[in-house]
Amino acid sequence: MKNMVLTLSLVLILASGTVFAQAQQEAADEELKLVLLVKSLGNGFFEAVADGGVEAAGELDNVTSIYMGPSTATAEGQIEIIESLIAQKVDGIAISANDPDALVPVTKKAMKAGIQVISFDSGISEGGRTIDLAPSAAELIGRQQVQLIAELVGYKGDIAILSATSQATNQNIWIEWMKEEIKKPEYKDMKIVETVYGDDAADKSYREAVGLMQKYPNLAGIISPTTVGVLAASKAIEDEGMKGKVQITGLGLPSEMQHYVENGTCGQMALWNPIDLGYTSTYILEALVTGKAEGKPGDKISVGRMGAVTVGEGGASIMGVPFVFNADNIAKFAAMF
Ligand code: RAM
Repeated sequence: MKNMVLTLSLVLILASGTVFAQAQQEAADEELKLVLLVKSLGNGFFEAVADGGVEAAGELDNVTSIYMGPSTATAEGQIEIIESLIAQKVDGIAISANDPDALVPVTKKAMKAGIQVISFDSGISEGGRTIDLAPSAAELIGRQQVQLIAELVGYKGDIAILSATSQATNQNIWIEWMKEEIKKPEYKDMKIVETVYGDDAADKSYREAVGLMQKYPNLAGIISPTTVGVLAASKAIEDEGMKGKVQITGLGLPSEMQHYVENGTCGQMALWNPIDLGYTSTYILEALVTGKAEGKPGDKISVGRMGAVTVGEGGASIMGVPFVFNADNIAKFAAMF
């Protein structure tokens, strides 16, 4: 559907005592500007999200998908960008948040200015967005991470977690579920010894992984529920000569992890399709901006090739079940994302 904007300007010109009325009618196509604001730039996961946004924009009429993020994964960096997007009067922003609460005042300001705001991947608290699109149920993701490492370490030993930033909404909920899962009797010989934060920066994640191996000489495994962390930790394990001694699993991007999964450093890991996440977020934003949907609980929003998303209580919506990758199937997925 074309979004025609009619500009009618009436100019009154006073000249030599004569009044001229000049009506200027202008019909112009205006592209909807839908922004995908990610935790930080330089992260392959979010670059795949951006591809999904461009794909959706190509299918929807009059939509431009804009990809933005701060250079480091901080709430402050995102707030600055949102302030500038309000000034630019974009139409919608889908945010993977670096902090669930710190962004709320500025996203409320954006919504007041008529901008549609949703969160995806890493949520903003209720009140600071309409919909929060999660890739999968947090409980499922967290429990699955423990199951994956348990299989790799033979249900025994010390486990550490290498997370993203300490304020990341998504990793923090997943970790809560990991701590819940590990209470089950089958994990009685496993213990989570520490959670450290690599801030979704490759160098810090690498240093934190090395630090864990030095601090816990009996470390059996690392769970890293971030694509940046799991990649850095796999490299650290190999560099430290700990391949086979310290197991690693997490949420990894197949294209980045293929080498480590195929050579056995990372026996198995999980993830969902980030392209689908960016694609679906863009469809949802467009539906909200054009008034096709309100985003109320129970609403069913059509999301192109992904079918439909049903808005849950508090605006929470989920997409599916994470895939598990191993040496047998990783090549196929690595070609996609
Ligand atoms: C990193 C980010 C992102 C998360 C993935 C799994 O790229 O922290 O938020 O969903 O990992």
